[in-house]
Amino acid sequence: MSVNFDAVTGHLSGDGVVETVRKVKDLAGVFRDEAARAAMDQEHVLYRVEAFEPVPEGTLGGVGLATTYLMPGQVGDEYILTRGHYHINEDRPELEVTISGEGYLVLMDRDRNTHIEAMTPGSVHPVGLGIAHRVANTGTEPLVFVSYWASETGHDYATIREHGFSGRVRNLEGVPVLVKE
Ligand code: S6P
Ligand code: ZN
Repeated sequence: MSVNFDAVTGHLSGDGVVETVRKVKDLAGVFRDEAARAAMDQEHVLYRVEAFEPVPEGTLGGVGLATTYLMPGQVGDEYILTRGHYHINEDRPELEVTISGEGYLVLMDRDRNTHIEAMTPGSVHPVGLGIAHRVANTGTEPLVFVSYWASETGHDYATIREHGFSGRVRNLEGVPVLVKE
């Protein structure tokens, strides 16, 4: 089984590649300014993910590969971001590789200490054990990045949905700043 990966654009294609689209209506409660999100065009696409998972999620035996296309823009003063998650198997790491665009990888440990790493074309970011991760686009173009993780990892979205991150990347007078909450 194989698929095709375009190393210039990040585009994944072929049988076995699954595309997921996340729109404004899918990210209720994710942003600091929920009223601003609710006032937006609910069909506007915030990000797309092309994923190749050679074995079913949660089972042993494969490495998942996904390209995320995260759109530029803001909801209120907060930059558009991915939902973010922990891994169910806490001893499974991840790797993010930036293809194009600019933004920040937001990382939070179980004690809710949050920090950010700048993502620029070619930057490579290990996501350590037990670290929640999401990405914010602070540029004017789509931020495209590739993720790699073991198939048995599993994704925990519920914890972030309930508690969020302890910091948000916001535009303060034109400068992206991680503002602790
Ligand atoms: C998977 C990896 C990425 C994200 C993608 C969308 O472990 O971290 O492929 O799934 O960037 O983010 P999210 O938080 O909505 O899954
Ligand atoms: Zn992940």
